[in-house]
Amino acid sequence: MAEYARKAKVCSWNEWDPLKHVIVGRADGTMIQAPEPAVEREWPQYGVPLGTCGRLPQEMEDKANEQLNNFAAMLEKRGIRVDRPTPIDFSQAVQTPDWKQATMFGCMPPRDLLLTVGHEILEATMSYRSRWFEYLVYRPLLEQYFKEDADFRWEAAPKPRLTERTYKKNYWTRFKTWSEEEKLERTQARDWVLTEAEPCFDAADVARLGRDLLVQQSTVTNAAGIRWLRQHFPSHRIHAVIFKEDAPMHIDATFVPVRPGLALSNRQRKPLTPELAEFFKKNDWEIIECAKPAHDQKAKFSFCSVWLSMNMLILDPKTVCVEASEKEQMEQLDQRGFEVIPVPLWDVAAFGGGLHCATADVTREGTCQDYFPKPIPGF
Ligand code: ABU
Repeated sequence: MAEYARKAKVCSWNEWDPLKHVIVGRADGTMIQAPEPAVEREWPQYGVPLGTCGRLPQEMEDKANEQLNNFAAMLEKRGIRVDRPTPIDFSQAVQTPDWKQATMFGCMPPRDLLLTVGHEILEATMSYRSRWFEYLVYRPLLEQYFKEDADFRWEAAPKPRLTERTYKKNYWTRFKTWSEEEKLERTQARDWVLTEAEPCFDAADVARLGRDLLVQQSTVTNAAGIRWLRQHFPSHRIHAVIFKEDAPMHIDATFVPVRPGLALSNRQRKPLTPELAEFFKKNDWEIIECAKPAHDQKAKFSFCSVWLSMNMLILDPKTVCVEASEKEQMEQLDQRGFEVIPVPLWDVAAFGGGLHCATADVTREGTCQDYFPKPIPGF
């Protein structure tokens, strides 16, 4: 611990430069959220019909925390500073002047909320009422970085009102009546639960590649959110992308840059933005399909998919942490010259994701590079 007397120096430009300082989430008190316009949870097969809310079972929480703690300890052993959020009572009701929500969510996936771009950490708007106050769990850390690092740019995107104007009415009820074909037509039309009434985005819909940021439009990130990011980061090139998925949420199990010149693409969720492949090819990047996932169904109570197989934490351009059951994914990266560190984390899935979700960069070595000097007009 003495080593961590060293002061924070917030800086991270991409997903792969050598990692020096990271936040790792906690499973404590994570809730199955009460229904709200943006999201409805239901697992009737586990005795949790629509409308049920409550804390995830204690034994699941303990197992998830054990895996998160082991992951954090492994990173510390490698000399990486690890900080953890401060959980609050997520079972409490929250309200603003516009609405009241029966529960919060948790603090396992810091990646959803914190976007680090250079010397800046930006608190995302989020689009769930249950996650509106989630920034509070990271405030003790951000306050500390602010004290320690005179160059730290601490930013928060405008808090959305999240009134009925922000959501399409009865979206999830109607979603259940649509065929797969209809759902994909709606994806093509970027027609999900959010309206364009105000900017909304989750930080995990952003993939960072130096001067270029890929931002996925999704069920939690709208076009206004992407426009806000474009105006907020005027020195960056922001590329709005979509993929073949009926209810997309976060880019980090869909399209993952792993080092300069190499990106992993989900073998099922093909890009629906044709310029993406052209842009990468023109700039001599190789895009490869990810390996087959180890699991054929979601973890119990998980809203995340089996594609957490490609949700990884990169420690440096030659070293990557992959979930320990994902043998084929590990093998693929091994063949590409990576040292692969297997990290057991599947029991964390129900708490909000995999290795990338469970972390948020504070510091990586390196500077802002231009990995895509050859543009594609209009992209
Ligand atoms: N938050 C990453 C999970 C995305 C997915 O389940 O595909």
